[in-house]
Amino acid sequence: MTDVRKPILAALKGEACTHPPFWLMRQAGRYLPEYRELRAKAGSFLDLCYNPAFAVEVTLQPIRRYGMDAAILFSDILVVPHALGQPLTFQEGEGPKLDPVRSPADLNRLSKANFHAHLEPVYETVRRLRGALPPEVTLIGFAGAPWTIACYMVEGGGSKEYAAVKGFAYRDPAGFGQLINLLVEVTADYLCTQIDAGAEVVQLFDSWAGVLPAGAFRRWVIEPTRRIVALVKARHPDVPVIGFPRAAGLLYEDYVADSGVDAVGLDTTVPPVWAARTLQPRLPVQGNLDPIMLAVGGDALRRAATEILEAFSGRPFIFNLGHGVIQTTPPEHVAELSRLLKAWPDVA
Ligand code: 1CP
Repeated sequence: MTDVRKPILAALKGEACTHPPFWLMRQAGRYLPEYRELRAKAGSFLDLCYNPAFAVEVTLQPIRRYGMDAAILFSDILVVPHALGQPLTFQEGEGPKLDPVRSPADLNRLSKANFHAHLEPVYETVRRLRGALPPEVTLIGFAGAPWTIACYMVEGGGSKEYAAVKGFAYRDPAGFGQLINLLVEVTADYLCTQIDAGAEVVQLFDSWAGVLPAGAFRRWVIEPTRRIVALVKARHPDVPVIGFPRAAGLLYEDYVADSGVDAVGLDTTVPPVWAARTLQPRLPVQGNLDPIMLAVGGDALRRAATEILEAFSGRPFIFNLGHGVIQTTPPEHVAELSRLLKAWPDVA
């Protein structure tokens, strides 16, 4: 359990490492042929998430190939509404579909009764991973933040304009607040149970944080996050929480000041030099290579990665993407990036 041997934990505790540790959001997934093979065997995407043997294997696939410093539990943020009883399917090529929650009656149908029993395969995956990972590799658990989960629950899937979820929040803040309160409670409990099972760090994905104006951002992004962090810290004071308020723009500063997260994930659009000056003196940062650069590869990739390394190295920093690996990424480009990061700063 010595932190010295785990570069990600060292960075999250505020140490500057000689070479910045790295992992990549969506490092497991369809860009890897061995993932596609197992995914076909499992049947549906959810069957893969709820099968511990398969979920362990796909979590480990990128670690074996590229030697990331962290493994992220293979699951999905939408298992939480599923565990509350909201019907969920993933349609091939179309993304998630849920029966939308839009009325008090819909809200009343959600139930915590079966929550942990439903998620037991996820906890089992975490326990097995802790035993299977090399000792220097950190295991990251995760959940969606309440705002982003509410987006999927209310819209019934992905969305372009977020009119239904924003409409609900603006028209009936008290009713929407009940949904958010429920999500705060179960998400904190879910993360704590992942930690009990062996997760060493947890990340809160707020992928749709950037669609809200400032007042609503404070109320529905920062405030619920602050409450989850406080609840997790009450049970696990030493476990770092990384927040990823994607596309928060200028509101990154408020998020860092007020949410209580231990580290912040930067999306692709955040200028590294600005973040190094404004955010990094306050807490470790993670990010933020454009995933499309990883798909492009070659000199463009090398230059973009170097710019990020130059901005953030020497202070607490975890190299990552600004969003998830895209499906068309050639696996060899991830190998290139991994070589560059492991050699840094010698090959700059
Ligand atoms: O068919 C397939 O194989 C499904 C593709 C896939 C994968 C590989 C989905 C469907 N989810 C995942 C895994 C996943 N999702 C992980 C695993 C760990 C890893 O990073 O390797 C994680 C952390 C997530 C988190 C997740 N799911 C987020 C937050 C991060 C982000 O990308 O913004 C979100 C928004 C989802 C929802 C989701 N899951 C899958 C889809 C197609 C979507 C919808 C995305 C959208 O609305 O655009």
